[in-house]
Amino acid sequence: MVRTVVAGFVGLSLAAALPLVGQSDAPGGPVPVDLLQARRAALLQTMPKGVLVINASRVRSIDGEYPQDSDYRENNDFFYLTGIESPNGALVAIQPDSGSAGGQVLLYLTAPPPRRDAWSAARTSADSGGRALTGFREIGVRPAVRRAPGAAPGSAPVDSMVVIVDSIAAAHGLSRVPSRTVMGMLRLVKDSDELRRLRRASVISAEAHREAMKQSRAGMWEYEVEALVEYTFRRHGAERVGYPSIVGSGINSTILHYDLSRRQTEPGDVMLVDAAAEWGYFTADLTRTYPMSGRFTPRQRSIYDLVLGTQQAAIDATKPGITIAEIQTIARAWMKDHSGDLCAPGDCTRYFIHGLSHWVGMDVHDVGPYFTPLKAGMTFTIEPGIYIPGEALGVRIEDVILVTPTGAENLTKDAPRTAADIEALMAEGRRARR
Ligand SMILES: [Mn+2]
Repeated sequence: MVRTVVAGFVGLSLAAALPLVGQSDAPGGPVPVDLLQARRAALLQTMPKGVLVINASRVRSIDGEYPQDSDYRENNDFFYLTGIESPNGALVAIQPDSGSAGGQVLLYLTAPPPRRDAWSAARTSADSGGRALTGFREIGVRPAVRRAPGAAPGSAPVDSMVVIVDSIAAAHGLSRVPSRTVMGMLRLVKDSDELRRLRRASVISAEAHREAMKQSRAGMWEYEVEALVEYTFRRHGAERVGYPSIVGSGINSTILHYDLSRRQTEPGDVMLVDAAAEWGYFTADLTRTYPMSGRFTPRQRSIYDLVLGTQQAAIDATKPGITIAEIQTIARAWMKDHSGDLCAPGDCTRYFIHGLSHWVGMDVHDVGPYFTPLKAGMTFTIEPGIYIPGEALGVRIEDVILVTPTGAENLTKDAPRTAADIEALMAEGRRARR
């Protein structure tokens, strides 16, 4: 990394080794520094001429924002480039000309608390081992928010990072450039540490679905099933759910983002569980549909097998070079051709009311352009569904798919997919309870 002193940059010089906090003690462990440096080098190569800023998250107010449903979670782009959790940090990339070797990336973190903080867990600050975790040789101190000199009482405080970034941009004769497109390109192909995390999130998520299948029986409430799933996530070190769990039985299986989990299940219901763990800042995205009684009815089974066949056709079509749009066309054609009279009059694609796929990674709907042909290392979901409200019958099957050099790998395959495998696992659970 190029080191140039720029306006407003104050590097902390540290003599003693300080304890590492942040991701070093998280279940996912730290991101290897060589990968962080490679990501920042790719940022400088990819970004246009200008100054690009990635702000860390901030700590929310328990009085004003009701944050009880979510603990502190770092901004994905900030974590991707630094590997740390550090409220109010900021990363500033300076590129004097697109593609030039003269670019540099600076990191600003808040000053460490002057004394031991009895109220809050430690986060990485400018002196707490941040250099070792991030690979930055120097870390600037982000000044506290303050009022502009001579500002009227009650006027809005000045964001110190805005002042710093403005002075950097002025000193280099550059303007601010947006980060979204650049970061979407960078995060599209996953590196080895990203795949390690996504694989673990996928394994934990699949295990949670297995647990739910084994323990489900008609009469349980949706929230009981949700609790089984989320307990299994946390038990295996997942920090949180990757997205609000969808646990919908009966008619609720036909509501795509049903999130209430308030209904008591009945014999004959299908249960649609769309839930996945976030582990080390990566989330899986996994949906299974199963019969609460342990056996699909013939009608449920027919619809299930049509959705499963559609999904398999899409997985089989996945390989480098194809686009997600092309895979979706193949999947919808497969469903249309194999509908028979299941949805007569007409075929079943009119009940397939959402898209087939999205990128998945740090965000459940991960960033990145959708027109791009697939490359090895990209990760996305394949999730066909059929929803027939008149029959209280919704079926969705969703897996996390990794594009490999020759095709596809299903990262969530440990959760049973075929009707026979699901019924066998549910029967195993019933035997174990006896
Ligand atoms: Mn999804």
